[in-house]
Amino acid sequence: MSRRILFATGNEGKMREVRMILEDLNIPVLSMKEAGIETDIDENGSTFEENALIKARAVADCAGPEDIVLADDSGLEIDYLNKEPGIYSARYMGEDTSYRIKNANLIERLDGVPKEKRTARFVCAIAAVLPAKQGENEPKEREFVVRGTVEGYIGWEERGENGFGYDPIFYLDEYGCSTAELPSEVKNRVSHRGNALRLCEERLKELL
Ligand code: ITT
Repeated sequence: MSRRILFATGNEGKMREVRMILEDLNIPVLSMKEAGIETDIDENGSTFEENALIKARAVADCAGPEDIVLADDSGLEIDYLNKEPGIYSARYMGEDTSYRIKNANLIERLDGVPKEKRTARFVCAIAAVLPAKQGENEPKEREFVVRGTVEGYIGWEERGENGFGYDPIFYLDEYGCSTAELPSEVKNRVSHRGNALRLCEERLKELL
């Protein structure tokens, strides 16, 4: 079987961005669903990096011997809220609560807070589990984790329809708009996920 990348996520928004960013690697990128992998992953780590590795290892256990497995653990850190929701970004107010409600709640919690105290960042850790190189005596999977971030602030209202999750409330000074108002190519150029995946690509090129 030829080489392919399995991306360990159930989040369609992430998957759309990942496909665009990794396009130039010229390796097919499959979601877990497309690879026919269904596994319940307990993200019980205490950092983005730990959780990304937990997801990548869990899927690598179900993957083929030549598959490269990548996983993304990401979230929003709001400085005024002691970096909440952080690693709990997906679980904040409950996994099934709509982002309209989550975003409205975060804006509400920053009521009266001036712009200079509304600083926030998106963080993305990408973990990779690679197959052992052919010819190595002791076949051992190889792993690494990289991190990308993007700095911004929380706005006073939700704006924009692009992206997903917390994008409508996360604003960039440079563009004066939320990341949900940016075309996807622009978001990918500046985003935490774009930055982490470009680092990941560099490492993959060295290792493969
Ligand atoms: P998988 O674990 O299946 O990948 P998930 O959505 O549960 O999907 P995470 O545990 O990494 O993923 O949670 C990340 C959450 O952080 C995600 O659900 C969004 O709410 C938020 N988030 C991450 N990146 C984002 C982005 O680019 N734009 C908006 N919100 C983002």
